[in-house]
Amino acid sequence: MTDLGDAMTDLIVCTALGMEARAVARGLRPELGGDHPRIRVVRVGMGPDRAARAAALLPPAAALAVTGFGGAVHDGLRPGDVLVATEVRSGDRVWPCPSAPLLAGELLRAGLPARTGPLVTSPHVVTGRGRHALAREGACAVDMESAPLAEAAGARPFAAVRVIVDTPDAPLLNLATMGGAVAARRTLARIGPVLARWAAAAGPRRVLLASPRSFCAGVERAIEIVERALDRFGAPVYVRKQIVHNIHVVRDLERRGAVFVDDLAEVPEGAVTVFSAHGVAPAVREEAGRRGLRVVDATCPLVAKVHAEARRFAARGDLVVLIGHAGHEEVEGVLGEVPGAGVLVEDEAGVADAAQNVPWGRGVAYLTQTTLAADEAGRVAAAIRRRFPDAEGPRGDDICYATTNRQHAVRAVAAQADLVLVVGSANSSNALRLTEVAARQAPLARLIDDPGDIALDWLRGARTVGLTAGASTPGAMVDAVVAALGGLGPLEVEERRVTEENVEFTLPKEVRP
Ligand code: 0CG
Ligand code: SF4
Repeated sequence: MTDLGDAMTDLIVCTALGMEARAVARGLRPELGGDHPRIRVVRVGMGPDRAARAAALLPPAAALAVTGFGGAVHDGLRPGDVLVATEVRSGDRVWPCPSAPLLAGELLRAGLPARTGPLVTSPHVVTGRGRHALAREGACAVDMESAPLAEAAGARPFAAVRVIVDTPDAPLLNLATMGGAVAARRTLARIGPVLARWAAAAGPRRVLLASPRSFCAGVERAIEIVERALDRFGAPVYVRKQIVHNIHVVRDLERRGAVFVDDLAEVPEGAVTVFSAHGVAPAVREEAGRRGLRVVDATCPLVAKVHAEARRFAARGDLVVLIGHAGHEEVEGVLGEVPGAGVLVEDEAGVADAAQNVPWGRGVAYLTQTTLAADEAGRVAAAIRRRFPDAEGPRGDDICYATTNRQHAVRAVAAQADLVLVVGSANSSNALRLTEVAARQAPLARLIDDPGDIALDWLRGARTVGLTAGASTPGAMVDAVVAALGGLGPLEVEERRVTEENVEFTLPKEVRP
């Protein structure tokens, strides 16, 4: 055991073996040593009894971690993989490790093959059949020390990270001579600094939950359409493009039998095909008709409204200026309504370019994508009105209620936050805009798909975290972020609601009950 002294430590990293302790310490060299080391590596000895005895003697520390080698209980894990425990089990007891997704994400970014799952602590070496039995109970790996250390951690942040050195098919014969020992020790050395960042991110924290956040009525309807189409017509149901721009929604529907395609050409003749919430150009509908596809249209009614306005303006001969972002499906759909009569403007500078192509005397009307940042879109619309004083805008606001409300709500929390986390996918326009709006007020704002995307350095010193989610993000992803942050220390969660939402849309007749 290294010299422990009396000073309060940020992190104690426990290992069973001296060789594991030396490997971890090698990776942590800059952080160790001195009179008051912030991090200590402690060898607790092999087996739960020795670990429990050593745990009782550990000096005070803010966070506790255990690492070293471990055995996989199923072949989904291979030697060299790194298992971050989501919970530690021993007998009937379970110690949750809620910060596991944060740690696993950080390990992945450090280039290590990290996975998450339950870890079992056993009082004896578990081989063949015993491991299969643990696998049947949902465990991923087995060790002999984590449970007593999890118990010793109490309410403090706790992590258990195991480098897999053997599997049920390839049991370990001799740790000292095994082929992968050198690689496994190198991996332990790389785990050390990640644990140091995890401990530096720990501490009490306040989460300000922006409300409204997550699913809007258009997204709920679109997802329900795919689910009902699967129930009614059976799998596969084809979906043109992502039904909504969220990777978790897409993966979940894929598991249930939805097949996402980029192009209708990939859909077999006559198959059930859903159009995404972002809408399609008339040319896409025509192609579907020619191919005999059975279409269910999940276009959000608020996007359909913009299509209708574009047609109305074009029918009277106006040039339709659409404020929006190039390449977005909604923009392609709306401009597809007005071939030869539409132009896209992305920012104020784009207005002058667009103006060059307007023949004298031609009427100009403008519309916006539904998911823009209200302040930016307002500036571009003002530039259009300056250049074309007679330009007519949309009847109501094209930026939809859900986009507007989520931006108001994130502003309300960003003003008081050290960090704002926006949960959503990188191709989600409304989630990107939320991040930009937050970044104009908070010192740091980041878009994340799930807790695994949170870089631990962002959390260092971030005592107040604003949290919101785009209109296509499942609420469960926000819950997952809150749960993960809760693994770093006491969490106070406050909801800041700026308005209520009660919008509902009816389903298309093809899937109506
Ligand atoms: O915000 P965009 O338009 O990219 O779409 P997303 O699917 O993220 O959410 C709302 C819808 C449709
Ligand atoms: Fe409809 Fe707005 Fe939701 Fe898009 S963000 S699906 S326009 S309600």
